[in-house]
Amino acid sequence: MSNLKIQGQPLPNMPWEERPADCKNVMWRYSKNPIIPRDLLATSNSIFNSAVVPFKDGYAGVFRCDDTNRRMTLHAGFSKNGIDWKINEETIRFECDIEGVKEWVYGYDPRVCFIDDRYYVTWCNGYHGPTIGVAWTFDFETFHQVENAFLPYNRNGVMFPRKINGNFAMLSRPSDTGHTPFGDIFYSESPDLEFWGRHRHVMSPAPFEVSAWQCMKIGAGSIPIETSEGWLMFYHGVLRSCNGYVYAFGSALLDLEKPWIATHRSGPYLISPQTPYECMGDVPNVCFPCAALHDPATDRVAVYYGCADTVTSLAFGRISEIVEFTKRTSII
Ligand code: BMA
Repeated sequence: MSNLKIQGQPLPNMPWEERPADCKNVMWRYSKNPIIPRDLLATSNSIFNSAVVPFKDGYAGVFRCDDTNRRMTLHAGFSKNGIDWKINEETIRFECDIEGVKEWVYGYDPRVCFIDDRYYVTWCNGYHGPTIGVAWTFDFETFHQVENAFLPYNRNGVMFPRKINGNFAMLSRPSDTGHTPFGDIFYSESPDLEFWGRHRHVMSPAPFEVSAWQCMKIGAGSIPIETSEGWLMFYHGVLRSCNGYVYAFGSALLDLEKPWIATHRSGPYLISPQTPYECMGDVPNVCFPCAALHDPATDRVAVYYGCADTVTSLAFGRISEIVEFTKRTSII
């Protein structure tokens, strides 16, 4: 895969650690995981399922901080190196003048996507049940909220980093009011971030006999990375065990101009709950990716993922190896 072309801005100083000598896996964990403890804020019960992007000479992000009332809130944060984070004590107050939308209920599982000149934030937004909230910011200080993208019930809204067919594009996962025991990934487009349509089906859960870690529901994870082999997407999959849900993540390749066509999809997972911080916490056995940083020249990628609904961790990999793995093990 040496002729693989990877799009994106150079990020030579992104967080990185080489694969440990004894590691035979496609992706490996940062040696000092988790990078964000649950109690980084005086008021936080847990900080997980959060999104980061390059910003100025460092990084910025939107963090899911459940507080000690167990309310799900979003906070902005900043970092010089992508590993040590300073998260604002106060929650993000979205500027919004749309009646019925501006009333904050709850927000969780944010994603952040840079398109053209600004950062777009999508999150699971409380509006008579969960749907996809959308806002944009230039500076991670003032956030402008626009219309919710979809009707309830929906989760895991993940935008593409460039327009497709001249439109904004988003993956999402129609769901229910609770702990959804089903879920397919869909694709939608919008000319203006207000009206969404051209809805297309992307992927269903896999048959249990084929790939059990993703047999109950799936949802898009990080912002897709554009490569000459297609959009590389990290996504979570869920297995229902006798002891509850187990969240792992794998990878898929989507057609560049028709991203609702998944061309390859990993049979094995990339990362599944195996370490103490992934297996123990408020919700045991959860690895939930919401962001990825990458550097095209060095082929590096760092995936930020929530662990056990409690803390945030990092996993590393080489994009060319993940693309090769996705194709070699594809269940499509
Ligand atoms: C999903 C979402 C995630 C969470 C996961 C495991 O439905 O609510 O935020 O990480 O469940 O509890």
